Amino acid sequence: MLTVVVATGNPGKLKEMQAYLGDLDWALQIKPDDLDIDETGTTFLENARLKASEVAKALGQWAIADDSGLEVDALDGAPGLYSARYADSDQARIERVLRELEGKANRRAQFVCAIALARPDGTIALETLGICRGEMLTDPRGDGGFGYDPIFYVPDLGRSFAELSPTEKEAHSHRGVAFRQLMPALKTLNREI
Ligand code: ITT
Repeated sequence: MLTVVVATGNPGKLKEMQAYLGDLDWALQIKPDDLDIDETGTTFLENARLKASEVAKALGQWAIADDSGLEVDALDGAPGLYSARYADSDQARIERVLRELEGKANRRAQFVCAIALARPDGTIALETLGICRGEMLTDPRGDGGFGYDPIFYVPDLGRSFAELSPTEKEAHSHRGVAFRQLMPALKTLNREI
């Protein structure tokens, strides 16, 4: 059985990643709290590679990392790579985005999720990028999920991400898309190792 470290310190992501990886016969470990990687990349994929690779090397284990964020069209793609650092709490981050969007007619936005899997020597075995388009609400709705979920609206479903069940979020979200893209290769890798 392959031991893989889930290289995130974000409990919302961790829960989703554990659920999406549940089909694989892997022993999942959680990254130690004190192992923090500087996100110095200039793209989501670069940061995902960096986190997976550094955690893998530090622990001598396979590691899987997610770098993700919200890109709002009318804010030229902000908060983007800085989604986690946009303010001090989920609520403050939501308030900042809503404030910056005041008076803007274009509410279109997307969530982006890069996933990278690193071998114990830090080399990247697999990577992918998932995107989910949607719209920014003017007020938060729902109490599920995490992060910006209460203000991200999916027109096809008529609900915000925070109003979806975990299974519905998996079916539509950037992270769900990324993991579905990766799954065939993960299963192949599983057989080869
Ligand atoms: P790790 O680097 O430890 O994984 P992080 O929270 O710092 O945790 P990122 O740098 O990738 O992770 O930042 C992603 C941020 O984007 C995250 O903190 C949320 O604010 C937001 N985000 C990503 N996916 C999201 C989702 O599914 N729903 C809501 N917000 C999301």
